[in-house]
Amino acid sequence: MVNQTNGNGGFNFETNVTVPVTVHLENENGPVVNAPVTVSETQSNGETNILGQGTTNSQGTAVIPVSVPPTVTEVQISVIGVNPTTGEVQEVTGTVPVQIPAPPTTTGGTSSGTVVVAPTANLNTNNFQPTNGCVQAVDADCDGVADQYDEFPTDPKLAFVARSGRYTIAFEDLFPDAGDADLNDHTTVFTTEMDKTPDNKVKVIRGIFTHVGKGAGYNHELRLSLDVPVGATFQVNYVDGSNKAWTGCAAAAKYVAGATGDCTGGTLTAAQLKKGILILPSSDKTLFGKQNSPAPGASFAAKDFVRGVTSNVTITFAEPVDLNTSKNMVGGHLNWFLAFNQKTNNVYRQIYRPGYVFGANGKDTYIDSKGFPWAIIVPGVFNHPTAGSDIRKASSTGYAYFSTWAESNGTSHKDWYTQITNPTYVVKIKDFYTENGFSAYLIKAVRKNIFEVSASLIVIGAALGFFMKKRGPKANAAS
Ligand SMILES: [Ca+2]
Ligand SMILES: [Ca+2]
Ligand SMILES: [Ca+2]
Repeated sequence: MVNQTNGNGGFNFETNVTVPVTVHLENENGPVVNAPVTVSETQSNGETNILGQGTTNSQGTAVIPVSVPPTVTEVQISVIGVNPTTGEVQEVTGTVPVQIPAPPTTTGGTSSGTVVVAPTANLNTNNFQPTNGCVQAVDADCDGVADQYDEFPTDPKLAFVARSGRYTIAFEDLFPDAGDADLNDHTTVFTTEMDKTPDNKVKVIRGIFTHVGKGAGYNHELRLSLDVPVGATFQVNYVDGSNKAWTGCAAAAKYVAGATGDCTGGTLTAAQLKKGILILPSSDKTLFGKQNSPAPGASFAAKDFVRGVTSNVTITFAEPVDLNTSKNMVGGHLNWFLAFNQKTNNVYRQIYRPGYVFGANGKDTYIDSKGFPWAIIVPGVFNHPTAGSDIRKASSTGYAYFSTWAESNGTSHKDWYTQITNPTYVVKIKDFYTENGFSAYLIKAVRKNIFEVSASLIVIGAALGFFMKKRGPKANAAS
Protein backbone atom coordinates (compact mmCIF):
# COMPACT_ATOMS: atom_id res chain seq x y z
CA MET A 1 0.00 0.00 0.00
CA VAL A 2 1.24 3.43 -0.90
CA ASN A 3 1.96 5.65 2.03
CA GLN A 4 -0.09 8.76 1.36
CA THR A 5 1.33 12.09 2.37
CA ASN A 6 0.74 15.65 1.40
CA GLY A 7 4.23 16.76 2.40
CA ASN A 8 2.73 19.24 4.84
CA GLY A 9 2.59 17.16 7.96
CA GLY A 10 -0.94 16.16 7.08
CA PHE A 11 -2.08 19.75 6.72
CA ASN A 12 -4.53 20.06 3.84
CA PHE A 13 -5.19 23.80 3.98
CA GLU A 14 -8.67 23.02 5.23
CA THR A 15 -10.22 25.75 7.29
CA ASN A 16 -12.90 23.49 8.71
CA VAL A 17 -12.38 21.47 11.87
CA THR A 18 -13.19 17.85 11.06
CA VAL A 19 -13.21 15.28 13.87
CA PRO A 20 -15.05 12.20 15.04
CA VAL A 21 -17.17 12.73 18.14
CA THR A 22 -17.27 9.56 20.23
CA VAL A 23 -20.08 8.97 22.69
CA HIS A 24 -19.96 6.05 25.08
CA LEU A 25 -23.07 5.41 27.11
CA GLU A 26 -23.44 3.13 30.13
CA ASN A 27 -26.04 2.60 32.78
CA GLU A 28 -26.09 0.45 35.91
CA ASN A 29 -26.36 -2.68 33.74
CA GLY A 30 -23.44 -1.91 31.45
CA PRO A 31 -23.26 -0.45 27.92
CA VAL A 32 -26.45 1.08 26.62
CA VAL A 33 -27.04 -0.34 23.17
CA ASN A 34 -29.07 1.13 20.33
CA ALA A 35 -29.47 4.60 21.81
CA PRO A 36 -29.95 7.48 19.34
CA VAL A 37 -27.23 10.13 19.56
CA THR A 38 -27.43 13.56 17.93
CA VAL A 39 -24.50 15.96 17.58
CA SER A 40 -25.40 19.56 16.90
CA GLU A 41 -24.14 23.07 17.27
CA THR A 42 -26.05 26.09 18.41
CA GLN A 43 -25.63 28.97 16.02
CA SER A 44 -25.33 32.56 17.15
CA ASN A 45 -28.91 33.13 16.02
CA GLY A 46 -30.00 30.48 18.52
CA GLU A 47 -30.90 27.85 15.94
CA THR A 48 -29.72 24.30 16.27
CA ASN A 49 -27.75 22.98 13.32
CA ILE A 50 -27.56 19.19 13.31
CA LEU A 51 -24.09 17.95 12.40
CA GLY A 52 -24.60 14.21 12.55
CA GLN A 53 -26.56 11.39 14.07
CA GLY A 54 -25.82 7.84 15.04
CA THR A 55 -26.80 4.92 17.25
CA THR A 56 -24.76 3.28 20.00
CA ASN A 57 -23.40 -0.15 19.09
CA SER A 58 -23.12 -3.32 21.18
CA GLN A 59 -20.37 -1.67 23.24
CA GLY A 60 -22.58 1.34 23.90
CA THR A 61 -20.48 3.51 21.59
CA ALA A 62 -21.41 5.78 18.71
CA VAL A 63 -18.77 7.54 16.59
CA ILE A 64 -20.17 10.45 14.65
CA PRO A 65 -17.99 12.43 12.22
CA VAL A 66 -18.57 16.17 12.24
CA SER A 67 -17.12 19.10 10.37
CA VAL A 68 -17.53 22.69 11.49
CA PRO A 69 -15.99 26.05 10.60
CA PRO A 70 -12.99 26.99 12.75
CA THR A 71 -14.97 29.50 14.75
CA VAL A 72 -16.91 26.64 16.38
CA THR A 73 -15.09 25.31 19.44
CA GLU A 74 -17.70 23.06 20.99
CA VAL A 75 -20.63 20.92 19.93
CA GLN A 76 -23.70 19.64 21.71
CA ILE A 77 -24.59 16.00 22.25
CA SER A 78 -28.05 14.67 22.92
CA VAL A 79 -29.23 11.16 23.66
CA ILE A 80 -32.93 10.44 23.94
CA GLY A 81 -34.21 7.55 26.02
CA VAL A 82 -36.65 6.61 28.72
CA ASN A 83 -36.57 6.01 32.43
CA PRO A 84 -37.27 2.25 32.65
CA THR A 85 -38.95 2.63 36.01
CA THR A 86 -41.33 5.43 35.22
CA GLY A 87 -41.45 5.23 31.42
CA GLU A 88 -40.76 8.93 31.23
CA VAL A 89 -38.88 10.15 28.23
CA GLN A 90 -35.52 11.63 29.08
CA GLU A 91 -32.90 13.52 27.17
CA VAL A 92 -29.27 13.53 28.18
CA THR A 93 -27.52 16.58 26.86
CA GLY A 94 -24.07 18.01 27.15
CA THR A 95 -21.28 19.88 25.47
CA VAL A 96 -17.88 18.69 24.31
CA PRO A 97 -15.00 20.71 22.86
CA VAL A 98 -13.70 20.17 19.35
CA GLN A 99 -10.92 22.68 19.94
CA ILE A 100 -9.02 23.56 23.11
CA PRO A 101 -6.48 26.31 23.77
CA ALA A 102 -3.05 25.48 22.38
CA PRO A 103 -0.50 24.57 25.08
CA PRO A 104 2.32 27.01 25.90
CA THR A 105 5.23 26.83 23.50
CA THR A 106 8.24 24.74 24.50
CA THR A 107 10.34 27.90 24.70
CA GLY A 108 8.08 29.20 27.40
CA GLY A 109 6.21 31.61 25.19
CA THR A 110 2.52 32.14 25.53
CA SER A 111 0.27 29.94 23.49
CA SER A 112 -1.85 31.19 20.68
CA GLY A 113 -4.70 29.63 18.84
CA THR A 114 -6.30 26.31 19.49
CA VAL A 115 -5.67 22.68 18.82
CA VAL A 116 -8.31 20.39 17.46
CA VAL A 117 -9.44 17.52 19.65
CA ALA A 118 -11.55 14.49 18.83
CA PRO A 119 -13.74 14.43 21.92
CA THR A 120 -14.95 11.34 23.73
CA ALA A 121 -17.91 11.72 26.04
CA ASN A 122 -18.25 8.94 28.61
CA LEU A 123 -21.76 9.01 29.94
CA ASN A 124 -22.78 7.01 32.94
CA THR A 125 -26.42 7.45 33.53
CA ASN A 126 -28.62 5.34 35.72
CA ASN A 127 -32.30 4.86 35.11
CA PHE A 128 -31.82 5.55 31.43
CA GLN A 129 -32.33 3.27 28.48
CA PRO A 130 -33.18 3.67 24.81
CA THR A 131 -36.82 3.85 23.93
CA ASN A 132 -36.38 0.33 22.50
CA GLY A 133 -38.62 0.56 19.56
CA CYS A 134 -40.77 3.55 19.47
CA VAL A 135 -42.45 6.01 21.77
CA GLN A 136 -44.64 7.62 19.21
CA ALA A 137 -45.35 10.67 21.30
CA VAL A 138 -41.65 11.50 20.95
CA ASP A 139 -40.78 9.90 17.60
CA ALA A 140 -43.81 10.03 15.33
CA ASP A 141 -42.27 8.11 12.43
CA CYS A 142 -40.43 5.60 14.65
CA ASP A 143 -37.10 6.06 12.87
CA GLY A 144 -35.17 6.38 16.11
CA VAL A 145 -34.80 10.15 15.78
CA ALA A 146 -36.95 12.12 18.18
CA ASP A 147 -39.30 14.63 16.61
CA GLN A 148 -37.34 17.55 18.04
CA TYR A 149 -34.30 16.52 15.98
CA ASP A 150 -36.18 15.02 13.03
CA GLU A 151 -36.55 17.45 10.13
CA PHE A 152 -38.68 14.82 8.39
CA PRO A 153 -40.84 13.78 11.37
CA THR A 154 -43.27 11.77 9.25
CA ASP A 155 -40.68 10.17 6.95
CA PRO A 156 -38.82 7.27 8.58
CA LYS A 157 -36.27 7.20 5.74
CA LEU A 158 -35.00 10.73 6.35
CA ALA A 159 -33.99 12.48 9.56
CA PHE A 160 -32.16 15.75 9.02
CA VAL A 161 -30.71 18.27 6.63
CA ALA A 162 -26.99 18.97 6.84
CA ARG A 163 -26.52 22.62 5.87
CA SER A 164 -23.07 23.76 4.91
CA GLY A 165 -23.55 27.48 5.33
CA ARG A 166 -21.87 29.64 2.73
CA TYR A 167 -18.33 29.00 1.50
CA THR A 168 -16.03 30.12 -1.29
CA ILE A 169 -13.86 27.75 -3.32
CA ALA A 170 -10.84 29.39 -4.92
CA PHE A 171 -8.36 27.87 -7.37
CA GLU A 172 -4.86 28.56 -8.61
CA ASP A 173 -4.75 27.35 -12.22
CA LEU A 174 -1.21 27.00 -13.57
CA PHE A 175 -1.07 23.34 -12.52
CA PRO A 176 1.32 21.57 -12.78
CA ASP A 177 3.31 24.79 -12.34
CA ALA A 178 3.14 26.56 -9.00
CA GLY A 179 1.56 29.77 -10.21
CA ASP A 180 1.46 33.12 -8.47
CA ALA A 181 -0.49 32.07 -5.36
CA ASP A 182 -3.16 34.75 -5.76
CA LEU A 183 -5.93 32.15 -5.44
CA ASN A 184 -8.30 34.07 -7.68
CA ASP A 185 -8.07 32.21 -10.97
CA HIS A 186 -11.47 30.61 -10.49
CA THR A 187 -13.61 31.63 -7.52
CA THR A 188 -17.11 30.38 -6.69
CA VAL A 189 -19.41 31.17 -3.77
CA PHE A 190 -21.46 28.12 -2.87
CA THR A 191 -23.85 26.57 -0.38
CA THR A 192 -25.03 22.99 -0.07
CA GLU A 193 -27.68 21.02 1.76
CA MET A 194 -27.88 17.27 2.16
CA ASP A 195 -30.95 15.29 3.15
CA LYS A 196 -29.73 12.55 5.46
CA THR A 197 -31.08 9.28 6.80
CA PRO A 198 -31.19 8.45 10.52
CA ASP A 199 -27.81 6.74 10.08
CA ASN A 200 -26.06 9.70 8.44
CA LYS A 201 -26.29 8.56 4.83
CA VAL A 202 -27.07 11.06 2.11
CA LYS A 203 -30.10 10.75 -0.15
CA VAL A 204 -30.15 14.19 -1.79
CA ILE A 205 -27.53 16.90 -2.37
CA ARG A 206 -28.71 20.38 -3.27
CA GLY A 207 -26.42 23.28 -4.02
CA ILE A 208 -26.19 26.75 -5.48
CA PHE A 209 -22.97 28.01 -7.00
CA THR A 210 -22.19 31.54 -8.17
CA HIS A 211 -19.10 32.28 -10.21
CA VAL A 212 -17.43 35.44 -8.87
CA GLY A 213 -13.79 35.41 -9.98
CA LYS A 214 -11.70 34.63 -13.07
CA GLY A 215 -8.31 36.22 -12.56
CA ALA A 216 -6.88 34.08 -15.33
CA GLY A 217 -6.33 33.66 -19.03
CA TYR A 218 -7.29 30.00 -18.97
CA ASN A 219 -10.91 28.86 -19.08
CA HIS A 220 -12.19 26.43 -16.48
CA GLU A 221 -15.25 24.47 -15.55
CA LEU A 222 -16.24 23.52 -11.99
CA ARG A 223 -17.26 19.92 -11.47
CA LEU A 224 -18.11 17.48 -8.68
CA SER A 225 -16.80 13.93 -8.54
CA LEU A 226 -18.75 11.44 -6.42
CA ASP A 227 -17.22 8.05 -5.68
CA VAL A 228 -20.29 6.04 -4.69
CA PRO A 229 -21.66 2.58 -5.53
CA VAL A 230 -25.01 3.78 -6.91
CA GLY A 231 -26.31 6.05 -9.66
CA ALA A 232 -28.23 9.29 -9.26
CA THR A 233 -30.49 11.71 -11.03
CA PHE A 234 -28.90 15.09 -11.66
CA GLN A 235 -30.94 18.25 -12.18
CA VAL A 236 -29.44 21.61 -13.02
CA ASN A 237 -30.54 25.06 -14.15
CA TYR A 238 -28.86 28.42 -14.39
CA VAL A 239 -29.49 32.14 -13.99
CA ASP A 240 -27.32 35.04 -15.08
CA GLY A 241 -26.23 37.93 -12.88
CA SER A 242 -29.66 39.52 -13.19
CA ASN A 243 -31.54 36.38 -12.11
CA LYS A 244 -32.71 35.70 -15.65
CA ALA A 245 -32.57 32.19 -17.03
CA TRP A 246 -29.16 31.62 -18.61
CA THR A 247 -28.93 29.36 -21.65
CA GLY A 248 -25.25 29.69 -22.48
CA CYS A 249 -24.14 26.33 -21.09
CA ALA A 250 -24.65 24.24 -24.22
CA ALA A 251 -22.43 26.55 -26.29
CA ALA A 252 -19.60 26.55 -23.73
CA ALA A 253 -16.54 24.41 -24.44
CA LYS A 254 -16.36 21.22 -22.36
CA TYR A 255 -13.21 19.83 -20.79
CA VAL A 256 -14.13 16.33 -19.59
CA ALA A 257 -14.48 13.87 -22.43
CA GLY A 258 -17.39 11.48 -22.12
CA ALA A 259 -19.08 13.29 -19.24
CA THR A 260 -22.82 12.80 -18.93
CA GLY A 261 -25.55 15.31 -18.15
CA ASP A 262 -23.49 18.44 -18.92
CA CYS A 263 -25.89 21.42 -18.97
CA THR A 264 -29.00 19.23 -19.15
CA GLY A 265 -28.87 16.91 -16.16
CA GLY A 266 -30.02 13.33 -16.48
CA THR A 267 -29.69 9.93 -14.90
CA LEU A 268 -26.05 9.12 -14.22
CA THR A 269 -24.41 5.81 -13.38
CA ALA A 270 -21.88 5.45 -10.58
CA ALA A 271 -19.06 5.63 -13.15
CA GLN A 272 -20.50 8.80 -14.63
CA LEU A 273 -20.83 10.40 -11.20
CA LYS A 274 -17.18 9.67 -10.56
CA LYS A 275 -16.07 11.16 -13.88
CA GLY A 276 -17.53 14.51 -12.85
CA ILE A 277 -20.86 16.33 -12.81
CA LEU A 278 -20.76 19.75 -14.49
CA ILE A 279 -21.58 22.45 -11.92
CA LEU A 280 -20.45 25.61 -13.79
CA PRO A 281 -19.38 25.50 -17.45
CA SER A 282 -16.40 27.19 -19.06
CA SER A 283 -15.43 30.36 -17.23
CA ASP A 284 -15.09 32.45 -20.38
CA LYS A 285 -18.92 32.32 -20.47
CA THR A 286 -19.93 32.38 -16.82
CA LEU A 287 -18.42 35.76 -15.90
CA PHE A 288 -19.44 37.36 -19.20
CA GLY A 289 -15.88 38.16 -20.19
CA LYS A 290 -15.10 39.92 -16.90
CA GLN A 291 -12.68 38.89 -14.15
CA ASN A 292 -13.38 40.68 -10.83
CA SER A 293 -9.60 40.71 -10.55
CA PRO A 294 -8.27 44.28 -10.38
CA ALA A 295 -4.59 45.05 -9.85
CA PRO A 296 -3.52 46.08 -6.34
CA GLY A 297 -4.59 49.64 -5.66
CA ALA A 298 -6.84 49.84 -8.72
CA SER A 299 -10.31 51.21 -8.21
CA PHE A 300 -12.93 48.48 -7.79
CA ALA A 301 -16.40 49.74 -6.89
CA ALA A 302 -19.85 48.16 -6.78
CA LYS A 303 -20.41 49.06 -10.43
CA ASP A 304 -17.28 47.12 -11.36
CA PHE A 305 -18.32 43.91 -9.65
CA VAL A 306 -19.90 41.33 -11.92
CA ARG A 307 -22.04 38.57 -10.46
CA GLY A 308 -21.51 35.58 -12.67
CA VAL A 309 -23.74 32.68 -13.57
CA THR A 310 -25.43 30.82 -10.74
CA SER A 311 -26.24 27.13 -11.04
CA ASN A 312 -28.90 25.39 -9.00
CA VAL A 313 -28.12 21.70 -8.66
CA THR A 314 -29.97 18.72 -7.20
CA ILE A 315 -28.47 15.24 -7.06
CA THR A 316 -30.74 12.44 -5.86
CA PHE A 317 -29.07 9.09 -5.25
CA ALA A 318 -30.84 5.87 -6.15
CA GLU A 319 -30.07 4.70 -2.61
CA PRO A 320 -28.67 6.68 0.33
CA VAL A 321 -24.86 6.70 0.34
CA ASP A 322 -22.19 7.18 2.98
CA LEU A 323 -20.21 10.26 1.94
CA ASN A 324 -18.18 10.39 5.17
CA THR A 325 -15.20 8.72 3.56
CA SER A 326 -11.91 10.30 2.54
CA LYS A 327 -12.63 9.64 -1.12
CA ASN A 328 -15.74 11.83 -0.97
CA MET A 329 -15.24 14.26 1.89
CA VAL A 330 -12.13 16.23 2.89
CA GLY A 331 -12.47 19.01 5.42
CA GLY A 332 -16.23 18.60 5.40
CA HIS A 333 -16.46 19.37 1.67
CA LEU A 334 -17.19 17.20 -1.34
CA ASN A 335 -14.76 16.63 -4.18
CA TRP A 336 -15.23 19.80 -6.23
CA PHE A 337 -12.62 20.07 -8.95
CA LEU A 338 -11.63 22.18 -11.92
CA ALA A 339 -11.15 20.98 -15.50
CA PHE A 340 -9.58 23.52 -17.81
CA ASN A 341 -8.58 24.25 -21.38
CA GLN A 342 -4.95 23.19 -21.18
CA LYS A 343 -3.83 19.72 -22.09
CA THR A 344 -1.16 17.31 -20.95
CA ASN A 345 -0.66 14.32 -23.26
CA ASN A 346 -3.70 15.49 -25.20
CA VAL A 347 -5.99 15.35 -22.16
CA TYR A 348 -7.46 18.43 -20.48
CA ARG A 349 -5.89 19.03 -17.09
CA GLN A 350 -7.79 18.88 -13.83
CA ILE A 351 -7.16 20.44 -10.43
CA TYR A 352 -8.30 18.88 -7.16
CA ARG A 353 -8.11 19.99 -3.57
CA PRO A 354 -5.45 18.42 -1.35
CA GLY A 355 -6.39 15.12 0.20
CA TYR A 356 -8.01 13.48 -2.80
CA VAL A 357 -5.34 12.54 -5.34
CA PHE A 358 -1.97 10.96 -4.62
CA GLY A 359 0.81 10.02 -7.02
CA ALA A 360 2.65 6.71 -7.26
CA ASN A 361 5.16 8.10 -4.77
CA GLY A 362 2.34 8.62 -2.28
CA LYS A 363 2.69 12.41 -2.45
CA ASP A 364 -0.37 14.61 -2.75
CA THR A 365 -0.57 15.58 -6.42
CA TYR A 366 -2.25 18.90 -5.70
CA ILE A 367 0.19 20.43 -3.24
CA ASP A 368 3.00 22.12 -5.15
CA SER A 369 6.76 21.94 -4.64
CA LYS A 370 6.55 24.89 -2.25
CA GLY A 371 3.89 23.19 -0.16
CA PHE A 372 1.05 25.33 -1.48
CA PRO A 373 -2.30 23.98 -2.68
CA TRP A 374 -3.96 24.73 -6.00
CA ALA A 375 -7.34 25.04 -4.31
CA ILE A 376 -8.76 26.18 -1.02
CA ILE A 377 -12.21 26.50 0.56
CA VAL A 378 -12.90 29.46 2.85
CA PRO A 379 -15.98 30.04 5.06
CA GLY A 380 -18.24 32.83 3.87
CA VAL A 381 -17.78 35.07 0.85
CA PHE A 382 -14.02 35.28 0.37
CA ASN A 383 -12.44 38.56 -0.67
CA HIS A 384 -9.91 36.91 -2.95
CA PRO A 385 -6.50 38.52 -3.52
CA THR A 386 -5.97 41.17 -6.19
CA ALA A 387 -4.34 40.13 -9.45
CA GLY A 388 -0.92 38.63 -8.98
CA SER A 389 -0.83 39.19 -5.21
CA ASP A 390 0.83 36.24 -3.50
CA ILE A 391 -1.32 35.55 -0.44
CA ARG A 392 1.71 34.19 1.44
CA LYS A 393 4.06 37.15 1.08
CA ALA A 394 4.11 39.94 3.63
CA SER A 395 4.66 42.48 0.86
CA SER A 396 1.64 41.43 -1.21
CA THR A 397 -0.94 39.84 1.05
CA GLY A 398 -4.19 41.22 2.36
CA TYR A 399 -4.20 38.40 4.90
CA ALA A 400 -1.10 38.62 7.09
CA TYR A 401 -2.23 35.64 9.15
CA PHE A 402 -2.58 33.27 6.21
CA SER A 403 1.09 32.29 6.42
CA THR A 404 0.94 32.07 10.21
CA TRP A 405 -1.96 29.68 9.84
CA ALA A 406 -0.30 27.60 7.13
CA GLU A 407 3.09 27.43 8.87
CA SER A 408 1.42 26.32 12.10
CA ASN A 409 -0.31 23.51 10.15
CA GLY A 410 -3.65 25.11 10.85
CA THR A 411 -3.20 25.61 14.60
CA SER A 412 -2.77 29.37 14.81
CA HIS A 413 -5.09 31.96 13.33
CA LYS A 414 -7.68 29.56 12.02
CA ASP A 415 -9.76 32.65 11.27
CA TRP A 416 -7.11 34.29 9.07
CA TYR A 417 -9.75 34.92 6.37
CA THR A 418 -11.76 37.19 8.69
CA GLN A 419 -8.84 39.55 9.27
CA ILE A 420 -7.97 41.72 6.30
CA THR A 421 -4.69 43.29 7.30
CA ASN A 422 -4.10 45.21 4.06
CA PRO A 423 -7.17 46.06 1.95
CA THR A 424 -4.96 47.08 -0.99
CA TYR A 425 -4.45 43.43 -1.78
CA VAL A 426 -8.00 42.07 -1.60
CA VAL A 427 -10.99 42.42 -3.92
CA LYS A 428 -14.14 43.49 -2.10
CA ILE A 429 -16.30 40.64 -3.35
CA LYS A 430 -18.10 40.34 -0.02
CA ASP A 431 -19.20 43.98 -0.09
CA PHE A 432 -20.77 43.65 -3.51
CA TYR A 433 -22.01 40.09 -3.60
CA THR A 434 -25.79 39.88 -3.51
CA GLU A 435 -28.26 37.06 -3.16
CA ASN A 436 -29.82 35.63 -6.25
CA GLY A 437 -33.06 34.04 -7.32
CA PHE A 438 -32.14 30.57 -6.22
CA SER A 439 -31.61 31.46 -2.59
CA ALA A 440 -35.22 30.76 -1.77
CA TYR A 441 -34.65 27.09 -2.49
CA LEU A 442 -32.08 26.83 0.28
CA ILE A 443 -33.39 29.56 2.45
CA LYS A 444 -31.92 28.33 5.70
CA ALA A 445 -28.62 27.27 4.22
CA VAL A 446 -27.75 30.48 2.41
CA ARG A 447 -28.30 32.70 5.37
CA LYS A 448 -25.23 34.85 5.83
CA ASN A 449 -22.63 32.56 7.22
CA ILE A 450 -22.61 33.30 10.90
CA PHE A 451 -19.13 31.85 11.17
CA GLU A 452 -17.59 34.79 9.41
CA VAL A 453 -17.01 36.39 12.78
CA SER A 454 -13.55 36.37 14.24
CA ALA A 455 -12.55 33.42 16.37
CA SER A 456 -10.98 35.90 18.76
CA LEU A 457 -14.49 36.67 19.90
CA ILE A 458 -14.92 33.15 21.13
CA VAL A 459 -14.25 32.29 24.73
CA ILE A 460 -13.74 28.63 25.28
CA GLY A 461 -15.68 27.42 28.24
CA ALA A 462 -13.71 26.80 31.41
CA ALA A 463 -15.31 23.40 31.79
CA LEU A 464 -13.97 21.34 28.95
CA GLY A 465 -15.36 18.06 30.19
CA PHE A 466 -18.74 16.76 29.40
CA PHE A 467 -21.39 17.99 31.72
CA MET A 468 -24.63 16.30 31.51
CA LYS A 469 -28.13 17.03 32.45
CA LYS A 470 -31.27 15.06 32.10
CA ARG A 471 -34.35 16.68 30.89
CA GLY A 472 -37.74 15.29 31.70
CA PRO A 473 -40.63 14.81 29.33
CA LYS A 474 -41.62 18.44 29.46
CA ALA A 475 -38.35 19.56 27.95
CA ASN A 476 -38.76 16.96 25.26
CA ALA A 477 -42.01 18.28 23.96
CA ALA A 478 -41.54 19.15 20.33
CA SER A 479 -41.90 22.84 19.86
CA1 LIG B 1 -38.45 10.44 13.88
CA1 LIG C 1 -37.85 10.97 10.06
CA1 LIG D 1 -3.11 32.86 -10.10
